[in-house]
Amino acid sequence: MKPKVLFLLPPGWNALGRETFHSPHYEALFADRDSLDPASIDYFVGFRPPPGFLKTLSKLKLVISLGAGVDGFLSDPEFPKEIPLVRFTDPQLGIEMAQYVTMHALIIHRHQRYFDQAQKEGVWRQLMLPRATDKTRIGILGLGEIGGRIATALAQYGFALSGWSRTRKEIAGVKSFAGDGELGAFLGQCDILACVLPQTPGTAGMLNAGFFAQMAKGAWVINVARGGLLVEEDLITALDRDHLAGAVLDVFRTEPLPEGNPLWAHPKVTVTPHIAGITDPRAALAHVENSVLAFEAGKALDDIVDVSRGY
Ligand code: NDP
Ligand code: OXD
Repeated sequence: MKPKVLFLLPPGWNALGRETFHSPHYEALFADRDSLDPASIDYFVGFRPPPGFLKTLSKLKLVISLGAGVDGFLSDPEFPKEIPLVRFTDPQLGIEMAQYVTMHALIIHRHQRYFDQAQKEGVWRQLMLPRATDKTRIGILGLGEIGGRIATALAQYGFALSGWSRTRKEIAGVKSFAGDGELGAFLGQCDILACVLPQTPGTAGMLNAGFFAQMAKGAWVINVARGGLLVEEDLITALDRDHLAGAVLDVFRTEPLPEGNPLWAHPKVTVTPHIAGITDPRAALAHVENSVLAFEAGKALDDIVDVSRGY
């Protein structure tokens, strides 16, 4: 008998037909379309299941995340920690994230907002642009799978690069800072900070007033990690006091970003709707098939999450 795989797709994927996840290797069931016997499910696939849902699947063998970040699972106080959790990794996802950060870093570095404003005013207004090597120091918070790709992408423009992670890294052209003891030194030397840390108990809320105070005056923040890392009120204060020059935010404490949230209209904030890197459904299918086949064959899986660490 084929193993049963239950899909609970994120809202943005609702238009995808069943055939998207069809495989000869398992029977695919959909939480919002099929009637289910929770005790018959072998594998679960999703992104942010409702808290308490997974513990109802009594026969579950493996949880398969459609995202690289797994905070949507581990924030469930009833997440069944004895069941392995495998996350999604894909070079293409890292490339998209690197594109996003590079695009915004270049917009900031090349003062593109200044020229957009000049065009609005119909004024030919030139400005001497800084050289990447002279002026703009970019720091990457989190030098894992995606942070490493962001560093590689930015390196080709000659920026002075640094990164911060739990353990020290050796990446050509990137100054490595490691651990809480080196965070302050790292922050003080960034003109643009790109955050790509996972959300864990150790990182939640860390982009707060104390953190911004350690950043250089006039610096920018790009957050493509998770909204839960950022204390939105503290960011707004740092922007309004002109300590920070601006922020580019792709992720938010509450998603979709609620109507009326001050970030929507803040003149120093760019908002995008969690699109920096989007899991490709074809890559997701391959991830699900490979995970199920490996697990059924008793093979070790790549990208198993260390649940005690939170990523
Ligand atoms: P990885 O697990 O590969 O890398 C995580 C990095 O963060 C590692 O370098 C790790 O350090 C570091 N880190 C974790 N905790 C700490 C800590 N307490 N102190 C210092 N460093 C820490 O993750 P990915 O690069 O694949 O993904 C990162 C995040 O990006 C995801 O968790 C997700 O939230 C987000 N994401 C957002 C997307 C979007 O569209 N906006 C798309 C995809 C991902 P070390 O290496 O030393 O362990
Ligand atoms: C992810 C995401 O974690 O899309 O992959 O946010």
